[in-house]
Amino acid sequence: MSEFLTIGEPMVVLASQDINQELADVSHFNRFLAGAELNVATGVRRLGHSTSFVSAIGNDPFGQYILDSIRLSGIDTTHIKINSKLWTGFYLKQRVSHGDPQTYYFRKNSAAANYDKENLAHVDLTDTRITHISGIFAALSPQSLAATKELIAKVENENCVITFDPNLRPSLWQSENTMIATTNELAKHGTVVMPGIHEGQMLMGSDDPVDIANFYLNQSSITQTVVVKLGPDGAFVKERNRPAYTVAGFHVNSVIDTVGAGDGFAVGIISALLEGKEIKEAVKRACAIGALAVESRGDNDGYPTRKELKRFYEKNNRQVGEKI
Ligand code: KDG
Repeated sequence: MSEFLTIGEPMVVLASQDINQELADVSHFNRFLAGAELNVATGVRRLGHSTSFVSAIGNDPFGQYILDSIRLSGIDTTHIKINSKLWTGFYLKQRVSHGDPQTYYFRKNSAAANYDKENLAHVDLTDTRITHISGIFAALSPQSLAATKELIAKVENENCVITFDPNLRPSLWQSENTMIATTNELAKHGTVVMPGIHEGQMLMGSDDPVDIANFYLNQSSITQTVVVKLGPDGAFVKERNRPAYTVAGFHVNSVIDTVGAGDGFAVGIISALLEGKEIKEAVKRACAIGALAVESRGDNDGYPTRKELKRFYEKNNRQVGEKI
């Protein structure tokens, strides 16, 4: 099996071609690959790491496009089930001149939302060093939550690190209370937990990075590192029993689309940890990939290859000469 594995809902995004149009008025869309956990898998694979993606798709054109694209990228598709009775999820995304775009999901009762945890019995985690869990898959349905918990239990039997991104999507949860309780419960299994400041506000009532980090470190002895995403300002890092510090964000010339930046951030952390880098280095890479992500239209199209990452560092006069 692969050194990195994640479970999630693969999606197609239809992104508006015209700028600042209401979704209801858009006639022309471009199609891209999407889905938070698939974004992470795509980015980690693009940096050269063996990657497995666990999920389900429908037997439909969007599912076929997803499967073809994932195969082409070199991600292991052994554990992607094809369910001919259900659809592949997709969503619409606005193109905006500033801020976050409006989005609209078509994913209820999708093939991925009905992923059966029994399928995980065939997933071999022996060689897997990092498993990424995001709050989105857990939010989809009772089945996807059960599968998330089953995967966590399997991982905890192996010598494997869990990276956890709350990825709050209130519209997917039954209620705000369920979202908060379930997300914080899942976070207890994360070795590295990566909330944003606004997520901190929703999940534990403060947008102060120090309070957010302390909350996640105090609620579970499994959690060793909390990285609080500060958007363009970079990230606040607290490792257990070590002094906290902030890693500055990189300058972005023009923000084209913010969707996928958080997943790009996770790609930076995960790929660097797989290469044995220190957390500080991993967070720098996370900030770099987050910055690259917002400069392109698709959700994961801006994530770099190794060469592109090197060029980005050189251009930005940071980590020049660093062996990446
Ligand atoms: O983080 C990027 C995701 O928002 C996008 O790819 C679609 O998975 C998605 C979601 O649930 O929003």
